[in-house]
Amino acid sequence: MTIKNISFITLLLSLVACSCSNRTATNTNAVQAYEKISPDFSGDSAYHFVDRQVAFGPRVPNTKEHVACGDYLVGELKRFGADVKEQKMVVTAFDGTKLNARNIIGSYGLDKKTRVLLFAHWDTRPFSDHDPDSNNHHKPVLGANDAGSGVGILLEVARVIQQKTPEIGIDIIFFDAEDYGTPAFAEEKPGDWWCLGSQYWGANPHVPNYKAKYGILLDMVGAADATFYREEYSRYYANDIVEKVWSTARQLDYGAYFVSKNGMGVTDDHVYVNQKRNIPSIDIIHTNADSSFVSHWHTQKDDMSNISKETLKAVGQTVLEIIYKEKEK
Ligand code: AHN
Ligand code: ZN
Repeated sequence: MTIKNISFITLLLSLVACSCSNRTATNTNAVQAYEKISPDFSGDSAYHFVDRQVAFGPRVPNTKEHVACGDYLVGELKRFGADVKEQKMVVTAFDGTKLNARNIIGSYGLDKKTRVLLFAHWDTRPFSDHDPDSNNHHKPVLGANDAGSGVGILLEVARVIQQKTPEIGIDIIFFDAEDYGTPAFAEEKPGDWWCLGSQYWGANPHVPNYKAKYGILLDMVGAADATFYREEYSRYYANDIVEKVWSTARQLDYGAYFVSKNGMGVTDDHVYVNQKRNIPSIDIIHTNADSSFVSHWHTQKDDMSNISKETLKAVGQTVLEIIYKEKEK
């Protein structure tokens, strides 16, 4: 064997060794795994916050369970160091009922100019008007997913913010009286009967001329294998935020939840935040490929058995990544 041959074999062997080790951590050809910058979001903790709300029973305005849960939410935001404001109001429902309602606002970094608004509704629906059994149509919804899930995630976000301050200011709003819209069994009178709390806040913000860079609404974000299509009003008013959130979710490997397809439009709290306050806002909401809502929606089945810690984690971690990436001007 000549020297030339030996060095050729050595070269071959080292190439083989190299390509083997390359298959592990340092493959320069593969896309580098995205490294998140946000603190860990706990799906267990968020689940606990959903469970605590559901333990009060349905949270329908003008009931003692609604008052008790509202007090609990105020207490939790205070415990997590937020500056808390309560906005009490009386709003009129589709049937003329006067609802004693309360928006609950928790703020962080009040001195910060750049602010992001995170919101969810905390009331539950007085009617299970989509239940397959019509005997249930006048019974209230327990609302584990609609919308205990969104509130549970935002309480966990508040807990994390207390541990590590993001660069920007954050406002968390729990809107009331979202889900008292005209039931399917009643005649629809002209008017905007959904989202009464956010409509009120839009006309009377908790801070005069309140402004945020953008807003993110969480609605029905807790079911196993949830799918979030790009909701139509979100695309119309805030398409860059839709892109930012969906691409961040993909980087975190949550692309199975955040489907890169357009979905239907939903009249939800973000519509009024867009229209009345000009804050570009999106809705992360579970809809199906055929533009329907999840099967337990507005039925007696919207209970804890539908809540998945993995889904709460996927949504919560995505929201955290978005806010910890944001820079103060
Ligand atoms: C409409 O059905 C028009 N809006 C529903 C918004 C909603 C209700 N989200 C949760 N519950
Ligand atoms: Zn609802």
